[in-house]
Amino acid sequence: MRSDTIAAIATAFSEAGIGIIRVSGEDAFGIVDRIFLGKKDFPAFFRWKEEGSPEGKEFQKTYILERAKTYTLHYGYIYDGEKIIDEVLISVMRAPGSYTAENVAEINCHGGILILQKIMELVVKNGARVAEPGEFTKRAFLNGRMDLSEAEAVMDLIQSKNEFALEASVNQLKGSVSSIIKELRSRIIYEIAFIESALDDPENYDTDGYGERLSSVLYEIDEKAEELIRHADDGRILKEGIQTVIIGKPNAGKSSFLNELLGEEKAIVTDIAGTTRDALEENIRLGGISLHMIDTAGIRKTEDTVEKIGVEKARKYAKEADLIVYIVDSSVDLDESDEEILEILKDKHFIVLLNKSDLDMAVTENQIKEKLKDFSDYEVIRISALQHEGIEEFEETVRRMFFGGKVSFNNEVIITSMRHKEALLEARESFCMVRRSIEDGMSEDFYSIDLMNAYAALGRIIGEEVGDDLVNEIFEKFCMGK
Ligand SMILES: Nc1nc2c(ncn2[C@@H]2O[C@H](COP(=O)(O)OP(=O)(O)OP(=O)(O)O)[C@@H](O)[C@H]2O)c(=O)[nH]1
Ligand SMILES: [Mg+2]
Repeated sequence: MRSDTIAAIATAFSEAGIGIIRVSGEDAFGIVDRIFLGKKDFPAFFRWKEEGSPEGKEFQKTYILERAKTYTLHYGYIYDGEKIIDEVLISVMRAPGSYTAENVAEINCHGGILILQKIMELVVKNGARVAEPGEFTKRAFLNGRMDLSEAEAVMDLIQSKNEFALEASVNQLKGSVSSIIKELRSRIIYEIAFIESALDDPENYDTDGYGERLSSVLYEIDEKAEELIRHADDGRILKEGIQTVIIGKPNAGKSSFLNELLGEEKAIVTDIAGTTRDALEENIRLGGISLHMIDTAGIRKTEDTVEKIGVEKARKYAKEADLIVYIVDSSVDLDESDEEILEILKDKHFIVLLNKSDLDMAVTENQIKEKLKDFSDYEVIRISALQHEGIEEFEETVRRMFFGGKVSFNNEVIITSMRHKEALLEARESFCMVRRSIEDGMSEDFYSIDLMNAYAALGRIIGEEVGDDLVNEIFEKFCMGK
């Protein structure tokens, strides 16, 4: 166990009903005891304060937290010299049964910022160090209370921007990613151990047809890894919001639509074609989903230098988008600018909004669908940004497109971190190499090098290094060396 004791204000820095200071480390109880008066002591303390002791001695008190049982709650006061600071409840959680797996004392005090800071100062004055951000969770990891992916989930949980992201983090925290990764790793290590043992003791291990057997095991493992990667993008969408880019020709009503979603006049709207020149980014929440929305310059051929740059920007954003909202001014005929936009839509998820439904219709739904006959993954909705029509249908459509009608992510395992995704990709590459070695009829020791790589790559997800555990596994499973 680490020897120094850390402390931090664990609750929000705002006026709240209660505030909590968390103290963790070997000396957590000792430190808090020094500034705490328990039930037994405070009548005597108040008498001593009023009357003083006859010999003028310091106030004598009992130190109850040091001896307190784990998972107990203690009522009393925090004091500084003769001064009472606050009335508090202290929870005692002894190592290893605490969040950090160390001794943890939590001071539940009244929520004022000044009180919290004052008590924090006292805790530090009595021997604790101010914790670094995330240090409690880091200790939980270092002390083996959680693995790396679980620790990351705690961070995600705190930063969750919406309820789906929250669900995903809770799932990861519960260890769903870890348990899959662990399972994959244990299957890999089994094969490595088999190969090592067979090389060492060829008489007792039969390697006939082993290549085929290994191939089919790898096939299954690889499929699982692929599935996790497939969900990685969903995970990012959940965390960061759906990258949504609004495109259309000038004057279609793109900025009006953004303003409509925002509920305020953020973007400049005029009847002059080419009003928006630079991209404007806003975060929007639609029924629990975050959209990162970008309004762009209307797409058309132009000789204006500034507008040209704006149009290029619009194309670039569209290329990187998760979702494109293509706004069509349905009161004017389609033209060559719309043709250009169709090119941009290739291979993208998109929603076509036939805007200005309050005006006479020049573009019908069928007309646009005819234009889009080579596309599959899209929806067409009639709206009027001016009259607030069709907005709800847009919301529902976004939900449907991303969540298959209802949120089904909750019970699935989602990899939310790029680090995980990269590790998974690396593991898959190694599987591919092993397969190639098998096909090329290479000897078994070639397989184990790539299997080790895959094992190590997956291990990085849960923060484990190869090393001792590999050696132990080999001995445990196969009693090599006899
Ligand atoms: N009648 C009607 N007018 C609309 C509607 N939506 C937008 N407009 C008008 O169309 C004009 C252009 O709107 P903008 O939102 O600036 O269009 P834009 O697509 O952002 O245009 P650029 O920034 O120039 O590319 C404005 O005069 C809006 O008031 C609608 O649903 N109905
Ligand atoms: Mg605009």
